[in-house]
Amino acid sequence: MNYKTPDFIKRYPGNPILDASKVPYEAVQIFNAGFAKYNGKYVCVFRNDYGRGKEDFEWGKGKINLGLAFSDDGVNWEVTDRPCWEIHTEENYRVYDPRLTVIDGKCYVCFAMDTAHGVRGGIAVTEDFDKFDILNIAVPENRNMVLFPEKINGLYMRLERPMPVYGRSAKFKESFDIWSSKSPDLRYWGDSELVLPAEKMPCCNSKIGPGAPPVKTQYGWLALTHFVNKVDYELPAWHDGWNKIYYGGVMLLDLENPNKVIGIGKTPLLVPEAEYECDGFRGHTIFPGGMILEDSGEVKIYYGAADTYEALATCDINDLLNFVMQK
Ligand code: BMA
Repeated sequence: MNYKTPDFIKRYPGNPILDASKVPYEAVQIFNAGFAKYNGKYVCVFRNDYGRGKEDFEWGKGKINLGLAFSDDGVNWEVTDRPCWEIHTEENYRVYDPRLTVIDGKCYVCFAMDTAHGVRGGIAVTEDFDKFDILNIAVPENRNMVLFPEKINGLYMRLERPMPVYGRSAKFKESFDIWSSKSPDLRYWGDSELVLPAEKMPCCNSKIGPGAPPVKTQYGWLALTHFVNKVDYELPAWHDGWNKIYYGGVMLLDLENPNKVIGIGKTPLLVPEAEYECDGFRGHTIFPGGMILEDSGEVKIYYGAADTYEALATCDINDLLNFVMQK
């Protein structure tokens, strides 16, 4: 499993673009953020795990809120003076891993929510990043939702990642797949279909999930994913027993029928190699959550690194399309 990030991917030399030191309130791990261009600025909603750190790490002690940052160039970020969203009730413990999609001037935030009765994926809408109206929360166990930025054949569409515990053989235990659902109004979801089973993801021996919300190109919808390889040795982490390598991957979905995978990266798009990707709360973790295609043809890929930092890599759209369409 000696994979290498392809040469056409350029890590931003100033990585990480966001970490706890840039946040003006209690913060420990800043990662798994969502990104969009909104009202002439770049906006980022990030996950902040706080309440314990590397030295005093203890399960159950940590809390999570979502923070907000703005940027003029998508590279240099200004974090606002307080978190923008936190849910903490007896039933719903926390929201995390936001992904942003702008549709008709509103920003939709897909999120994961840990609850007393399982992990639920949901969609909220905001116009000011102060008030978030929840439109839909799926039954457990489901998360990693991402919304397409427009209706397709008259319906909204999302990718998602259920976590089925029954019906998976021992060989494919914890091999979760990418599914899709459709909706007339972003509130009611159905017509669910399997898009990519984990066993069809090259270089993967465990689960996969949607990464950034899909980006439209003339050849198809470009959709980043994460995928996991379990290894039989322990990786650096703040807790014992961490043995999963998270890679960034990419697939191309048919424009008219996004349930059809028409291209897939044969090797990982992003391999944990840099120090900030290999060393942190969970080392060797890359978790893409945002992708912006600039008019110049530059693609900005944003990803959580080691569950501790937020990082940026860029590439040319043509290189990325060649990579995902190679036979
Ligand atoms: C997944 C989620 C992500 C996290 C990743 C690696 O299951 O919990 O939030 O980044 O594991 O720890």
